[in-house]
Amino acid sequence: MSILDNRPALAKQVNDVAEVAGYLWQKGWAERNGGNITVNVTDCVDDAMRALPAITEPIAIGVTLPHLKGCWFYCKGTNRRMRDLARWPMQNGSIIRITDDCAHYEIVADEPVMPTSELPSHLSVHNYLIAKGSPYKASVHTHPIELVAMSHNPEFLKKDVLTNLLWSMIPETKAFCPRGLGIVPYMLPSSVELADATIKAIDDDYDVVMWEKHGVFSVGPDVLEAFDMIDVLTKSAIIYQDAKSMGFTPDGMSAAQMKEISDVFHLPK
Ligand code: 2HA
Ligand code: ZN
Repeated sequence: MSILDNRPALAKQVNDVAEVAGYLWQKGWAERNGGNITVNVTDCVDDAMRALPAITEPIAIGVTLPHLKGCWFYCKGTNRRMRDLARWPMQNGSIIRITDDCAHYEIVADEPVMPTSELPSHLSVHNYLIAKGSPYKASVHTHPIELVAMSHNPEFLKKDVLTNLLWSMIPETKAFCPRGLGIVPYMLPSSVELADATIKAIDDDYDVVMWEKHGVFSVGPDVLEAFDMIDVLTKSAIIYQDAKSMGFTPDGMSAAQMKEISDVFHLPK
């Protein structure tokens, strides 16, 4: 028995996470337990689900998140492998609900798999998205090799240097990651400071944020779109790296060529 039985909408959300988890592993972005995914599944909750007892005591989130009252999430489990989640999403992740004080959560199904160590970042971001009236439901954190490598160069950490460089490598990157790549300076993984800095960067109008020397955090309407934006940015990073390893610095598209893309695709920047 699983909470997903006879709940096709919820099962689709969880299966999409499993699909993305498989891609993260295949791409080499998810060593060991690296990365995490959460999806706001509140839209899939029915009365029978709401009546289910919790299978854990309430657990403190570490912050109070008033907009999450009544919300439910699928969360990757802490210390679990993406490659395992890809095959067994309900043994390597769980469905949680936020308690009415908005400061705790309880696990409802299927098993008492403790959520990701980055839960404060993920839930704080979901709280922010709801407050803003955003339709975004998914957040993905992963360790894309080429993007993390680029974050070791201080020049690339200046505002929008990397955004413009990555956009200029191939036209699709600006079209499909139109807000670019925000930058968050190095902070302790899992910390509330990292969560706050991530929200500030998203509020600055980015869907994907680089955590310096660690990884990226992306938000989107669903988990596949959150993944796709990281994927197109990484494609550009690989093109840059390939040109460099062939012994030259790539020209990049011109400012006029990038402006033309913005005009044709009606992009925000
Ligand atoms: O979940 O990637 O940042 C493991 C991590 C923490
Ligand atoms: Zn990480």
